[in-house]
Amino acid sequence: ITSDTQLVNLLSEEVSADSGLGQDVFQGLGKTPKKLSSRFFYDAKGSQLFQQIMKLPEYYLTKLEFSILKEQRKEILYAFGTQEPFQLVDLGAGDAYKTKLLLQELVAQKTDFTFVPVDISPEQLKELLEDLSLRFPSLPVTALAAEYFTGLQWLQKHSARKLILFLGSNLGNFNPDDAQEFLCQLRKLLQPQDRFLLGIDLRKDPEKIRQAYDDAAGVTAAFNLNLLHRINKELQANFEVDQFQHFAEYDPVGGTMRSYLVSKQAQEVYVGALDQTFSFEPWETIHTENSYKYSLRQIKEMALTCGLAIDDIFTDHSHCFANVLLRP
Ligand code: AVI
Repeated sequence: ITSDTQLVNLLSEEVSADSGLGQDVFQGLGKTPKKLSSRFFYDAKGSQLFQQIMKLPEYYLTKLEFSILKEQRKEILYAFGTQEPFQLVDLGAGDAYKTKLLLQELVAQKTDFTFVPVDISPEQLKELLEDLSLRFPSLPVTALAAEYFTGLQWLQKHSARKLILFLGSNLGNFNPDDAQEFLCQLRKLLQPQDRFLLGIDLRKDPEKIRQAYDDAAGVTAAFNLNLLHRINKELQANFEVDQFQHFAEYDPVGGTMRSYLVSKQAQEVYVGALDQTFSFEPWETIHTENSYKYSLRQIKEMALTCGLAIDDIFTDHSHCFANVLLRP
């Protein structure tokens, strides 16, 4: 690891000690209908399952975004303009699988830039730093273990221009009001020369969408059910995980892909850390995730609402996925 590489941990100690899972379980399973937040999918096992999802034949999102970035990276970087030094900020970087396409191109062009992956998992960032030090030994990297906005605020002290990436249709996991709010908050942190590249899953054949969240190999089911394993482990609960099943339905009116865990029988679950018992009726549901799909018109409207303009739209041949370049 070179001297130009650093890992900055901006996660406050309370936040890293308490993920908020207990509170989410207490509130979410106490409600009718029951729900849990998809934020908690990503423990070590969940992150590993998500890496597997991204390789599934049905999960077209990753493949399409990868192909857009691969085939159009020169145009994307040209539209941003890479002559002046800048920071390439990757919100929710993970293993930066797709971002490496841009890094490769920028390094090949001998561009003067710093890579700034932002992620809430310091372990994930450490792995990424090692990987990058092998692939791109002279690339300066400042890795930020932080929530998105804490990371962005911390970066405000650097005057460098920024290209901020928010890939993978991560915006789709926010409900539409929160997605709008997110864009507006982000807009406030942008300087006139900064740009924002948003990866978004578009509306399409409803059946294709549904299958992406209900794959034949059952990896998405395992990913969803892992939430119960996590609660068992971290909150000393006694979910009988095989007494629940994964169910995914797509609502083409609202563009909402919804995932549930369904109780196959009447059962009671005790959560030790909360000293609480939760009862399930036969076939009662726990709503665990929304993945919203947008049309380009909706994206334009959301952008416009908070003073962002569309510079360019990069899509795949089938117009199933888009990477939208936005400017303040
Ligand atoms: C991370 N996020 C964009 C994924 C999605 O498509 O909503 C998470 C996921 N859930 C099931 N499969 C993938």
